[in-house]
Amino acid sequence: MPELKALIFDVDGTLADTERDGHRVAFNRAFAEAGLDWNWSVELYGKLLEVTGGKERMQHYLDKYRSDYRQPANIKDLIAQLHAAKTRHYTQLLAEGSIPLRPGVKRLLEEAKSQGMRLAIATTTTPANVTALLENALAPDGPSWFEVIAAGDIVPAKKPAPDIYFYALDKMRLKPEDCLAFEDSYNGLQSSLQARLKTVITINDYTKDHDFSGAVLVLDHLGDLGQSFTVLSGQVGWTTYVDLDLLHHLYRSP
Ligand code: XBP
Ligand code: MG
Repeated sequence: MPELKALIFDVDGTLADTERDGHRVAFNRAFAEAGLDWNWSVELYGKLLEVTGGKERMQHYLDKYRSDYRQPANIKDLIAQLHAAKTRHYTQLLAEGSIPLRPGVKRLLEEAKSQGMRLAIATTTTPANVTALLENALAPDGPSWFEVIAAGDIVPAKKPAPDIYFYALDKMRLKPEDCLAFEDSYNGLQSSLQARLKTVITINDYTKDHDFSGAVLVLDHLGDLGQSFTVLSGQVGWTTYVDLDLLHHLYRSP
């Protein structure tokens, strides 16, 4: 009988609420440092999240919201420089411990690790950001808990394209039907579904109104001891938090 072999996690919005108080703040610091008058409010950033990837998001901002800004011929270089500065600010924010993991994430990862469940990451964000989050918010050896960390520009087409999941599956030599994916956004879900992965969604403030059709389960968060999740769609029986028992059950359900 087939069995669940691996869990593949998105990072931003899924492992931690990194966008509003992490990435957004880091972008604004990089812009200010470069003497630019670009400033992304909490509300505008919600709209910009439509485009995944920091470099792609900056280009989208200029194209869609800053027709007044004359883009220089070397705009790609400028964006790459700003992005490097943004990564520096972002990893510094994480090193200060300002962004914790979401409820239940550490507990589930610890359980998975102790049971020998294989773990992987499939994310749009820059690899240094993943390492910084895992080291600071999970454990000093957090990155080594994951057999594969598929991240950033390692594939040319970012989410909603499925490529990053294909990359992770290929590295693990697993089929999509051996795994479950964890996502928080419409773009992330399109990516995992196109890779034919059963997907669990935990929403956040930026993604709560997204369309999650096709997800096997939609929750407000993974839940924890003493902090029950709310089920927004899907079946969980009497369980109040996501553990391996529930994941094996979801895996087997049609
Ligand atoms: C994450 C993102 C990322 C981060 C910024 O999407 O969209 O772009 O906002 O990361 P997902 P970089 O959670 O679907 O992977 O600036 O490092 O690109
Ligand atoms: Mg995400």
